[in-house]
Amino acid sequence: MRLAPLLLFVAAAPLASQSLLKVDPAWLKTDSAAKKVEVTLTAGLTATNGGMNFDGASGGSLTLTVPAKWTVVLHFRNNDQVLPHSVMVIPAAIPVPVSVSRPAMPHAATRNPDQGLSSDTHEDVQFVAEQAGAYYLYCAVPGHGAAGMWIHFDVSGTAARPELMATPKSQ
Ligand SMILES: [Cu+2]
Repeated sequence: MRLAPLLLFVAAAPLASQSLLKVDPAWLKTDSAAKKVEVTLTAGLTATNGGMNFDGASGGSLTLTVPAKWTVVLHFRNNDQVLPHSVMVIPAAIPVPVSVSRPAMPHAATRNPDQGLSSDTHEDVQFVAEQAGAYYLYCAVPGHGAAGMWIHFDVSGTAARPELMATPKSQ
């Protein structure tokens, strides 16, 4: 009888390693009156995926949903002490492309996205999420996105407010 709880614990342990990313509510700031959302997007926040992550997420383990026509501000910073990184909005695609030369929406990328921003530099990216659809926030330094440096970015025709939530990894 005493063994039962222990066995349950052991059986549950492998699931813990697949637990969803912890999302800090402070990463998302919503101004409903202005139809504007600000998102803290830190490249290489953790060592996950060799630093090739946004807010610790890679391979789609984080999903940003924004109502169509809202203004989006990405407060991008590169916390990775080794690699340069960028962010670009691209159409969702499997397989994830090795490189993409221009964003899916005007202004929806950091400067020189194929070169990326060096360690400890930042840039605010502002654009209007005009067209509903499935997109990614993708690092456009060649190879990074295909290696998993992307998260889901859904522009929704029905969502009432923005949302940032952990989602199962798909790559
Ligand atoms: Cu990168």
